[in-house]
Amino acid sequence: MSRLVFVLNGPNLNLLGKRQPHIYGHETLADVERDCRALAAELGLELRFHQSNREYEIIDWIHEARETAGGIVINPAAFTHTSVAILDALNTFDAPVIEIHISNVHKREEFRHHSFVSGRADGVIAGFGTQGYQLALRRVARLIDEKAK
Ligand code: CA2
Repeated sequence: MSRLVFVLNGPNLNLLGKRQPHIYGHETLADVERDCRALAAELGLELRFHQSNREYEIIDWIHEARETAGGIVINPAAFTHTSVAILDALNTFDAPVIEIHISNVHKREEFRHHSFVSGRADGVIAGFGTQGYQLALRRVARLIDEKAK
């Protein structure tokens, strides 16, 4: 099982730490990437970390992951609530998928309560702030380790 993990981030997450800190905190996406890389090194994972505002780019990265990766951590952002295309792409990926949301989507507007991606995810993390990425990476590493046994 590959120890390469894709961490994928959806639209507007490039603004993390720059707007709405009361919802998403003060850390930037570059801070999140730095912390993910440090933890990945500890866990013996190789990381591809991406963000896009374009749905097709996220789908292309999932296709790339199909060929190479042992797991995906994904914060699809607003595409969570709209994208059957991302769900379809994830359904072609045969290894662990963890969905992560920085905010607790269930405490927010009704339209954020439904996720297309949760229908495929092996686990969902919401409301732990940017720490959720670390929890998701640890879970993917555990699932990869268990599959290797
Ligand atoms: O809580 C999350 O991680 C979300 O996936 C974030 C999405 C939102 O649409 C989901 O319902 C929940 C929004 C990402 C936008 O990120 C921003 C960050 C800072 C400032 C403005 C937007």
